[in-house]
Amino acid sequence: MKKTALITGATSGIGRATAHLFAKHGINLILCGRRQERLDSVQKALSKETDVHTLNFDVRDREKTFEAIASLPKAFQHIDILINNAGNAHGLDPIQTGNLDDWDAMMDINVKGLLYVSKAIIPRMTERKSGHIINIGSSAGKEVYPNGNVYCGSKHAVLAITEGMRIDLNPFGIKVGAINPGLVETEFSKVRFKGDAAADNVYKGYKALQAEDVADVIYFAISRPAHVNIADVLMFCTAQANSTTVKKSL
Ligand code: NDP
Ligand code: 8X3
Repeated sequence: MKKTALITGATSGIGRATAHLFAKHGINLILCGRRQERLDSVQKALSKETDVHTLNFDVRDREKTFEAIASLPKAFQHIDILINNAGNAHGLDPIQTGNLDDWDAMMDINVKGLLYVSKAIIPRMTERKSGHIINIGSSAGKEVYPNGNVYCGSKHAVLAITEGMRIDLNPFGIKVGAINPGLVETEFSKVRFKGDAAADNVYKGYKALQAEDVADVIYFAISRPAHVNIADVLMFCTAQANSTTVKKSL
């Protein structure tokens, strides 16, 4: 039987690349995001390969998140795979001058949004005693870098929550894991720097991970045999050794 995956943040970057790869493998898709025109275009592209449903909601909005997931048509209600991917960094400032709206955005989207989506989906997984949850963390969830303070905090929280989920959902046979990439060339830096020119330099002078590289690892994790759970992956591009060491040719 075909599996169904719900992917948050499917309108761009890692989420969109994952949707494309899953579609190629015949996985039915529930694509989530806030930009309707992007949801429509990904749906249009992938509907030739698999069944696709879209949900437009902001993961910060608890009520809308639960409403959207409750609105799923019958054919999409059995969610086998949840990819908690929606998230971003907002700003890169020292703690003493950090922007409160940026802090709210990162904690509300990366941490609380992930929790709301999970809470809306997990009860059906525990009822069925099956399911697979992949949380997209970050190397920033394993290592704090200068000015990364709150973003790193949000991703450390994602890792702690992932470990907690794995323990609590263990009796139900539900797989839980985290994929933690370093620098990936997506719209991430455009969002972090709010369209500022600083975003243009982030991926210059070396070959960063591409969204498709991360999608490959996500697909690897969800395609293991039933007895294998990929619990935690840290992945970098070859040029990156850790959060502060990147070999650039500039
Ligand atoms: P993108 O900016 O390309 O994609 C982010 C996605 O998240 C978009 O689809 C966006 O959709 C969605 N999103 C953002 N805010 C909200 C919200 N409030 N409600 C619902 N959806 C939202 O970035 P990436 O693909 O790089 O990021 C995906 C994940 O990977 C994030 O969790 C990020 O922290 C993580 N990551 C990224 C790395 C990188 O270097 N790029 C490295 C390590 C981890 P829309 O705007 O349509 O709502
Ligand atoms: C994104 C990678 O290094 O910008 O999580 O934090 S980094």
